[in-house]
Amino acid sequence: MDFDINSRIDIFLGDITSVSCDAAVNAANSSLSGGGGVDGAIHKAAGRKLYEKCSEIIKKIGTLKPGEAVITPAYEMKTASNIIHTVGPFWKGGNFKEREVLSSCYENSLKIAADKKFDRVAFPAISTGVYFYPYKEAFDAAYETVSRFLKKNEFPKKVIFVFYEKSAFEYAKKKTGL
Ligand code: AR6
Repeated sequence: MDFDINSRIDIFLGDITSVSCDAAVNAANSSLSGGGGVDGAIHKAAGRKLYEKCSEIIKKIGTLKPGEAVITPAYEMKTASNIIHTVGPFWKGGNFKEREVLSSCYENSLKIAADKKFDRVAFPAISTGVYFYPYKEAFDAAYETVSRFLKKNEFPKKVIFVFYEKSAFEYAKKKTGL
């Protein structure tokens, strides 16, 4: 356990749209067209302008590939100033680079946050909903990637892992000792 890094990590059980942060990360899809789960909650909180911004981005880049990340303002969302959209891997059993792609989601989102010198970034459990990534393996990859990044970078100052399901939250609590 790394106490130093853990002082820059929080875990939270609840809705990501209620967490105060400079950027909330969205588990989006490749067309940034909105959807259910965390994506639906974020779009609902941010309002129409977020859809418009997302389609403007897609017109430019075509598609956001799994593992990539882009930033937008958070518009009407009261708790966050920005949204970092990333596309997680769809779980196909573990032999299709799922871990590598999931790590890229965290790493590329953190690179944007570090570049912008954000203090607080909130992550949902990317891919663990309708993309079927098992929550324990997903957190193992997320925690390792975030810890490695924080060791090397001053920003973001704090990463908040947000869980919607108690089982995943309990697992993270046990694994981190937080
Ligand atoms: N706050 C925090 N976590 C949440 C919330 C919330 N409001 N709502 C759900 N979760 P998912 P994915 C948790 O399905 O698997 C969308 O339709 C949820 O319990 O949102 O990456 C996109 O458009 C789960 O643990 O994302 C994509 O098409 C985690 O967030 C697709 O789903 C991720 O579940 C992405 O699938």
